[in-house]
Amino acid sequence: MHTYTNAELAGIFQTIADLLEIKGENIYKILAYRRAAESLNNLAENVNDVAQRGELQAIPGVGKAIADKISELIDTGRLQFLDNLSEEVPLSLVELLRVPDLGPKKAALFWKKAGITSLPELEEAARRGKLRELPGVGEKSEARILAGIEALAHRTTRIPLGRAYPLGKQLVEWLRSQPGIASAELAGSLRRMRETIGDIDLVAATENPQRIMAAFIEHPLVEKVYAQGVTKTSVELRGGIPAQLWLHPPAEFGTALQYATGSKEHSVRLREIAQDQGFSLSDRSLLFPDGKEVFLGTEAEVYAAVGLPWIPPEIREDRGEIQAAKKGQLPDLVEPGDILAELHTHSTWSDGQASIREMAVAARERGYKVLAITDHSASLGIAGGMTAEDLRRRKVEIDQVQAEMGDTLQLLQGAEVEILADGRLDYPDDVLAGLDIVIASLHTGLRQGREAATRRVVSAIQNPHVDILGHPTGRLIPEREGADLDMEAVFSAARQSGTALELNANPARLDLSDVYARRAKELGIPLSVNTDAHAPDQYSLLFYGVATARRAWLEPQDILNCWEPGQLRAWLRARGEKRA
Ligand code: DGT
Ligand code: CA
Ligand code: ZN
Repeated sequence: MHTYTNAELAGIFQTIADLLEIKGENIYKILAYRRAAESLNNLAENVNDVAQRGELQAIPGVGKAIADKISELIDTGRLQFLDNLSEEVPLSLVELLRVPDLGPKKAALFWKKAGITSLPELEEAARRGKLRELPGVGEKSEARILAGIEALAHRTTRIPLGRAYPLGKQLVEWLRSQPGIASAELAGSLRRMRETIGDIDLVAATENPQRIMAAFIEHPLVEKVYAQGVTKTSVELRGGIPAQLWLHPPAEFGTALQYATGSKEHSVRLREIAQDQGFSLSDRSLLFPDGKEVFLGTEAEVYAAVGLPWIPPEIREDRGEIQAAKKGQLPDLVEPGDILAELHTHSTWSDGQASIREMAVAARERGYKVLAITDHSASLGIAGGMTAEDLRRRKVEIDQVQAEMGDTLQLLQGAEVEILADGRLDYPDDVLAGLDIVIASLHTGLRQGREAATRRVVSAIQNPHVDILGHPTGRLIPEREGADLDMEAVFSAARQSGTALELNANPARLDLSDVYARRAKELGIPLSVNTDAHAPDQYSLLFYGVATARRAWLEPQDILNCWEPGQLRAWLRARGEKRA
């Protein structure tokens, strides 16, 4: 028996489809594999369980041929069909398809006419000007391919927080459930909640490291072991994510956790302070010149030993936190429980998956006092944007749900309005004036030059009807950089018009970033942390937004969503009066 995740099986069928396409097979056959892959990716249940019940063919897109292949993989860990296929078409050709704009036809051409079978060979041929000699290629597309390969190489291999966190959390909980574990915590950049992480660091306290390490490398999430030691073991998790576990005796847990949490820059400062006070601080202990060694079981004791209050992990970046701690001026960082309002959500009136009532009930369950429904405006056709007439009809429904909620939840009539290519908004002023709250966002044309993009965003900020600029840069982690904006110009416009800037909590966005959000706060610009939920279960993404807000040193008063409903409504009303 071999177990596969749904994503792993989907990946195998995608590879088969890619190879068949490079080979030049019948398109229907190729599409059948792609459809099966997609269906496996969307399957809620683990495919191994479906296989055990003998119900593989009940999965959409999985017929007898593909069901047999899944069974063969689960039974034997191999697939004869793929082995045979890769004898004909080298597997490494699939790498070529990662290059932007390089499809299977081109890959087949490079392979058959130039003998290229891998990405390094393609790069070499492009550098030597060999590709342009091939039919239908030319100098221009050769240059484009080379640029594409370079972009791939620079593409960050860091892991988005939203992918790493659930895995890290699962491993910490597993550690805590092991006998002989006194405590276990995330460490490194994951505990500091950076937007991307290099690897998952875990620290645990135990008197029996051998046994724990032996169990760790047998954990079902662990795929490969890079290096195994008694105090530190490095592994690769499923999906290619590196992780390491550090084990220390409970008496040393404080220094160990502090060290492994970092950041390195922060810890270097801490060590300097220790030196100044005449002892050295390591991951194991405090060491005094007379040879005396002191062990500390908690982080708070470590900070206290250097004369500081405990510093929250999210701000341990040597960005002024040690100076602030010394002066007793650490910020009173926002916490998830401080959030009273969700101001950016979608319903089935645009591209959301739930009704206004469902969104409202779930918001109330989370303890929110205010919920804004901000469906997309008309021009974002792919997202089912609303016309002015739709807005009128939606108002009736929102009013109805409001009546049901009574005073347990205040609903705001809102919209997420497209900023058009020329900086105008997608609704005329009289329509905007009829809304309680307006978010303006960019979704298209992000690749404009800096000047044009900045002008567009600034003119949206200056529109007196706009209350919040939604996900300001439009970046997507890890694949898309945001618009090229002159952020100082954006901040200065927001400060002048009092417009709030969003910190979108979706871990694929986290936009504004920690650094920009902190800058906005320094300039006195209000921020708004929202999940942009398209379904009730996405409200839980708030956690990532609050973590990023903490990295930005934000306190509850800096964030609209933490204000009492009366204060929030007064702010919105005052903006409304200015524009009336
Ligand atoms: P990452 O994984 O690249 O997102 O970033 P980190 O911060 O998790 O760094 P990583 O995984 O290389 O190391 C984990 C922690 O170990 C780091 O946050 C602090 C500590 N550490 C690593 N190298 C050093 C070092 O040379 N000096 C000190 N003081 N601490 C270090
Ligand atoms: Ca790390
Ligand atoms: Zn949205």
